[in-house]
Amino acid sequence: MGGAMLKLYDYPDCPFCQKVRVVLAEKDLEFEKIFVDLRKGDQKTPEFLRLNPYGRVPVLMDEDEVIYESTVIIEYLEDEYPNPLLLPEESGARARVRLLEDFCDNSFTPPTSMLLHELYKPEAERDQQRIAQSHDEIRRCMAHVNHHLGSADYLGGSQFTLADAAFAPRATLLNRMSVELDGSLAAAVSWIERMKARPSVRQLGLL
Ligand SMILES: N[C@@H](CCC(=O)N[C@@H](CS)C(=O)NCC(=O)O)C(=O)O
Repeated sequence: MGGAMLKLYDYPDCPFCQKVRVVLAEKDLEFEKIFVDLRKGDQKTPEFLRLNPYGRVPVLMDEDEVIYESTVIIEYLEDEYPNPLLLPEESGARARVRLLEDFCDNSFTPPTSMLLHELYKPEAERDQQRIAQSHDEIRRCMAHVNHHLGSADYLGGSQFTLADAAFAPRATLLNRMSVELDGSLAAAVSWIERMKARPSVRQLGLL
């Protein structure tokens, strides 16, 4: 795939932008990254709101197509650039992968963001109750993932999927966030190690 026909409006630390970057890398797609400075409010300028009325990153531009919402973006990439496919073939399996991606975005990513927010503060200012609460929620999410994985390598079976791409940015940071996963979550622990080894995850530059 050539050139810079794909443009990603991006913020480095955003887990939803990272999810899209993992999918772009899995599909070996070149793209131009356009930095949107969220701290300066660049996402609420009239120009940006014309791209995404929600005023959020990521936004993908593919020639004349403008797509926002990370879940919709990666579905678009799956449709338009199917090599390799990151969804299973069978409808029920596809639905399960999509449910896990949704679970990641709505149940797993928020407590990891809350935890990171606390950990960026000087130690004396951290809210220990919020830290404990996010640890609990993250562990509960990992128990759900562990159950789904069973003996599979990835969330859709033997192949890496869109749901794995959604989890990868934050699941691979759990150690660094001092979230310990005990022996009862062995499938999730091995899955995290498998994801850490993938070039698409390593290129995020988080590990
Ligand atoms: N549901 C959206 C969430 C995107 C999102 O929350 N982006 C955050 C950064 S991680 C953002 O742009 N925040 C800026 C704002 O809300 O003003 C998606 O999946 O793309």
